[in-house]
Amino acid sequence: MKLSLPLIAAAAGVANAHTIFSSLEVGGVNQGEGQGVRIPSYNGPIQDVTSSSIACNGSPNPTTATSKIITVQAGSNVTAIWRYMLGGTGSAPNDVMDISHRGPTIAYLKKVTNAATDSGVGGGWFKIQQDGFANGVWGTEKVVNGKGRQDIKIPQCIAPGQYLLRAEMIALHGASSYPGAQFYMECAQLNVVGGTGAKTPATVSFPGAYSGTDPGIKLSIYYPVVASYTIPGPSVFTC
Ligand SMILES: *[C@@H]1O[C@H](CO)[C@@H](O)[C@H](O)[C@H]1NC(C)=O
Ligand SMILES: [Cu+2]
Repeated sequence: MKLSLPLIAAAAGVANAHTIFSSLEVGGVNQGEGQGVRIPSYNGPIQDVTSSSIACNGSPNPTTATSKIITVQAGSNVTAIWRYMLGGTGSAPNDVMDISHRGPTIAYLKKVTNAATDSGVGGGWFKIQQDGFANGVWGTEKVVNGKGRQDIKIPQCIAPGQYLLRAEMIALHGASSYPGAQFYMECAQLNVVGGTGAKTPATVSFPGAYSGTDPGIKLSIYYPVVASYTIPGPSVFTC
C-alpha cells in the first residue's frame, strides 16, 4: 500500500522513532556515551517550549549527571553524535532517527561558571550553528544519512572558559498544530581554550527563545509541502 504524504506523517507521529545527542567527538576522538554529555533516560522529545526542559532536556526524561568537562579549542569543530537508542552504532539511518523526522539542526553555547553543575535554564545562550531547509533537503536529513553527525564550529572570538553546548534537532512531521513539533536536545559540558574573547555575543533564554507560534515551530511541512523555512531562535553569532 502506498501512503500519501500526510498519512506517512501521521504514522510517523505515533512511531517510536526518537533520538538522543549521546556523545561528543572532539579532534576525531569520541569522548564516550554520556561522558560530558547529559543523556536522558528516554529518547522522547520535549514539546512544551515554555518548559525548563527545553534548555538541556529533563523532566519527563530525567538526565544523568556527568562530572566530565570536555576541553575544546576555540575555532575548531566538534561533532554531536545522535543515536536513536543508546549503544547504537549509527551505521543505518534508522539507528540515528526515523527519516520522517524532518526539520532543522541547531546548536547554542552558554557561558557558565561550572559546566558540570549549571542547569542551563535561563539566559546566556547564543546560537553558533544552524541548518534548516535548502534545495529540498532538511538539516536533519543530512544528520540521519550522515551516521548521526552534526558538525559544530566553536567560534574563535569567544572568551575562554566553561560553556554548555546545546545541540538540537527539531522534528516537524507533527508540527501543524502546537504542541506538535518535537524538540530533541542534550547539553554537553565544555572547557573552551584559546578563545580570544574579542566579541561578546548577544544572548537569549531557554525557555524564552522559542514560541509555540513561531513560523518555524507551528507549520505543516508535508501538506502543503514547504517551499521555504524560517529556523526558530536568534541569528547565528559570528566572529
Ligand atoms: C565545521 O562546522 C560548521 C558548522 O558550524 C560546518 O559548516 C563546517 O563545514 C565544519 N567544518 C569542517 C571542516 O567539518
Ligand atoms: Cu520521534
